[in-house]
Amino acid sequence: MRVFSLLIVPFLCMFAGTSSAELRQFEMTIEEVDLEVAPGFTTKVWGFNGQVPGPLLHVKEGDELEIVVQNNTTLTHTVHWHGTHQHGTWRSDGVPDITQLAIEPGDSYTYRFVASKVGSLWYHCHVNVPEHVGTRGMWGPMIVEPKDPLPIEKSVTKEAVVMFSGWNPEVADTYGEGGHPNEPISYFSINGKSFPMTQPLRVKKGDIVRLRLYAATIPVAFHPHGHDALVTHKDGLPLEHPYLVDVLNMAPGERYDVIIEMNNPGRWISHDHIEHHVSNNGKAPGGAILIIEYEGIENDDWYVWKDKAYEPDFYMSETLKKPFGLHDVAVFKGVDPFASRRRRRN
Ligand SMILES: [Cu+2]
Repeated sequence: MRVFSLLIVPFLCMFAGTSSAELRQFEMTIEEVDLEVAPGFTTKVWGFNGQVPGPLLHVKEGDELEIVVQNNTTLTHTVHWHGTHQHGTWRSDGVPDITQLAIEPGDSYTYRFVASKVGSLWYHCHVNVPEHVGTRGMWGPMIVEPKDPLPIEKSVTKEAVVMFSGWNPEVADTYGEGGHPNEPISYFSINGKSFPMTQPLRVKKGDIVRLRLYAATIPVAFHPHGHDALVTHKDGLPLEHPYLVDVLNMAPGERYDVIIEMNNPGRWISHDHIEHHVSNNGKAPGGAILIIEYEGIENDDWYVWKDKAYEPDFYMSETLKKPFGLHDVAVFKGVDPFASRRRRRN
């Protein structure tokens, strides 16, 4: 017995030394909150941890994940981990009546799987997807860092997550409606906000910026002015032959990673080239617009965002620097519609 343990201990130590996989345990809730998307337009959403997009799930290739999802809303939901392969864990694929029963109000479900596929993945509800995902904000980013990143990934100096979605004001006030054919989607947003409530992406000359672009719920034709973008990954998968674009078409659900060399100081619009996606319920400009602001460029008096309060984490650039985990992003939090009533009662 003693001989056995002498032999086994060095073996186990060796194994622990070479494996960086970790068991990571998280809890996530689903909350009913109000989300202000555009000036004068607020919609009811089901927010993961009360926010849209949902919290950033940022882990490493091979990590074992255990995520308890608590449903604090009045309808049923699930979570589908879009892009993960679920080898041997199909009951964690999150499809109601196929892989699990949907999570009832007040109940929870524990998802367990290995983060085997790397890259820009995401998660979303799989109950009545046209409503829950299409108009109620039930989606968030899941980024799995590869054990061996490509040289071009190592050259990146700044990262940003950019998630596109649309909204239907006709169903904004009533849960359980929406998701119908020909639904009038008339607000368009990036990370849950429509211009001018979006934010600039601030860069400096020489930055190598990786944009993780997600066409979460709408088609997108992403067009950055002043720069070409090198498409390096599709749906998290590295491309054998990266290619340059100035317009990138994306179908709903698709993700593209692009890398842009910031070599042209100025103030540049980046927008969805599907024309009506840059309006708010028919009024332009609005919708899916982000502006790249270079350090050192003065704000002119007439600049539309001259006095804008800057949120450096709007594209999760700051959150992505944190250690691996499931991270809330304060700027994405919705408002609990009953909070003031509860305060009055207490
Ligand atoms: Cu749902």
